Parts: sequence; structure tokens; C-alpha cells
Amino acid sequence: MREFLLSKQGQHPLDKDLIFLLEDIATSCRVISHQIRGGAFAGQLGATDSTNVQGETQKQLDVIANEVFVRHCSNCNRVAALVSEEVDEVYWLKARPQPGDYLVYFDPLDGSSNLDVNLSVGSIFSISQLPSAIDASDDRSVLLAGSAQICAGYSVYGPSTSLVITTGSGVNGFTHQQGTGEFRLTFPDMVIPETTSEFAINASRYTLWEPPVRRYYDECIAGTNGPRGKTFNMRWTASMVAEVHRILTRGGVFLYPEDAGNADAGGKLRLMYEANPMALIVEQAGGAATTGSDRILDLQPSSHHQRVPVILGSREEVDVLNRYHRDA
Ligand code: AHM
Ligand code: MG
Repeated sequence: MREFLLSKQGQHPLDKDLIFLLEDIATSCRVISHQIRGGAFAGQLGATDSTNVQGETQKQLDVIANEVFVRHCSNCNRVAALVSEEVDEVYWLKARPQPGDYLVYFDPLDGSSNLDVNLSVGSIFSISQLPSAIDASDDRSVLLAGSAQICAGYSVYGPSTSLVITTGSGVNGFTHQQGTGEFRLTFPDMVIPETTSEFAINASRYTLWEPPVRRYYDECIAGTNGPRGKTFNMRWTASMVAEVHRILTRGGVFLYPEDAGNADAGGKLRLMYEANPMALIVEQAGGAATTGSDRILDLQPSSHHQRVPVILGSREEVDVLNRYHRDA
């Protein structure tokens, strides 16, 4: 991976501190992957007694993965602050952050409800830079729009461990090679096909959905005799990282809309460490990511644990969904 990061990305070589930080994040993913693969033998499956700021019961591995990310991201002396799904407060590492210092946002273990049933989970991360010198006690300084991200990525802990990264000029996928322990570039220049006939949504929430989402779903499952005139396939892994990885590999569209069950919170998925990094990756691979009405990367965050509706994937399907939201 180092060789790849040292090669010119887009117009400019990457800053050496960013390369170190990305290597520390890759190490975090390697360690988490190893911890997960211990499965029942490691005695780390199951829940803890605590809940996170989202009110969700934390799994033991949620806590472990968070500690791993915090430990490794703290190595880089250009990191000003960390924002984690598992931690209520912004974690300031610098007392006097300087312009250009890094802000790292992460969901250390996404889809962790899949752990106990041995299905894919992952880690998601996003990196932005502070635009100006600030007072470290001001948590509002981390509320940067997704368009400010300089880098985003995820690791999926599936049958193999992958690491997918964008630094703003395309998307590249690496596979963890057992033996050498390295992430090797295996999927250069990933591109999401513009058209697809596969969608992913938790259809058990059908009665809670808004009309545009119901319309889209109804038309998809109507098949060749319906208005879309083709047969769609449906998938739901309850692990956003696995869904996005499938979409980057063979196309598709993923929806976690706002519905009557999550409207008070503004949706299910978190903007700063789930929606934003995935939106940057999807756009960099030629896809689109919206809330149904707005481009995700344009949203101005109001809090660091803010939730948003998410529609992302193959451009043609996202366009259809945007149109149905406009029509409604
Ligand atoms: P988490 O970060 O607490 O794991 O929640 C996010 C996950 C996503 O990976 C996935 O798309 C979604 O929650 C699944 O939700 P549901 O259980 O409602 O299907
Ligand atoms: Mg998550």
C-alpha cells in the first residue's frame, strides 16, 4: 500500500503525514480484522453492559475496535481531533490545533449486529483538514461538510479483508494478504456501473416509508410487467460496508431512508462517519449519493452525531429516486 500512496494521486503527491495516518488506519483495520477472526475463541462476541451516545448497546468488539482506532490515529502528530460513533464527545488530541491539521471521523465497527451471526462487518473512516486555527474546546470546529473531506475509506471484514480508499481522485481497493500481512492493490480504479437492476433496503420497514420510497420499491418488485419493465434483484446484509462494497463491485443502489420510525432522529445512518465517507467513495467511483433531495456531500452538519437519510449507488437509480422525491 505504501508504494501506491507514495505514487502521485491526482495532481499532487500526498502529504507525508497523510500517508502515515493512512498507514495507521490500515494497521487499525488489520488489528480489528484479526480480533474479529478470533470469533468465539477470543471470548469477545456478545454485548457489553454499556450503551453508546446513540442509545445502542455496545458489543465488546465495538469497544475494542474503537480503542484500536483511537490508539493508532493518535500516533500522527498532525491529528487534531477524533470523532467516533462510539464516543459521545469530540476527542481532542491537540490543545492548539493549527490550520491543515487532520480531523478523523470513524465508525470503528459498522454493522456490528452481524458479529454474533458471523456475517460481514466493517470499519468506515473520513479525513478532513481544519481550515483555520481554533480553540480545541470548540466541538463545532469539526462540523465540516462532506465536500471538505480529503480522504475516505472503509475496510470490510468478510471472507477476505478489503480496504477501499479514495483521496479525491478515483477509488482503489486493496486486499489483506495473509502471510505478508500487507494490503495489496487488487482492485485499481473501481467504477460503479451507471445502470443496475439490484437494490438494497430493509423492506421490513415498508409500512413506515414515505410515498416516494414505497413507489420505487413497488415498481422494482413489479418486475417486467411493471413501469420499470425489468426484473430487479434485492439484497440486504444489514452492514452498510458490505452493501457499498457490493455496489462498487457490481453496481446497485442502497437506501436507508428517513421513515416514520426514525424521523425524530433524522434517519438511521450518521452523516459524518457513515454517509459522508461513503458518499465521497461512491461519487469518486462514478455513482451518486443523496438524501432524496440533497447531495450528501453538500450538507452542512449541525452536530457530529447527526443522522441523515441515505440513497447511494448507480447513478441511474439514484436519479430515479431523486425524481420520485421531487414529484412527491
Ligand atoms: P451501526 O453503525 O450501529 O452498526 O448501524 C449501522 C448499520 C448499517 O451498517 C446498516 O445499513 C444498518 O445499520 C442496518 O440497519 P437495520 O438493522 O435497521 O437493517
Ligand atoms: Mg455504523
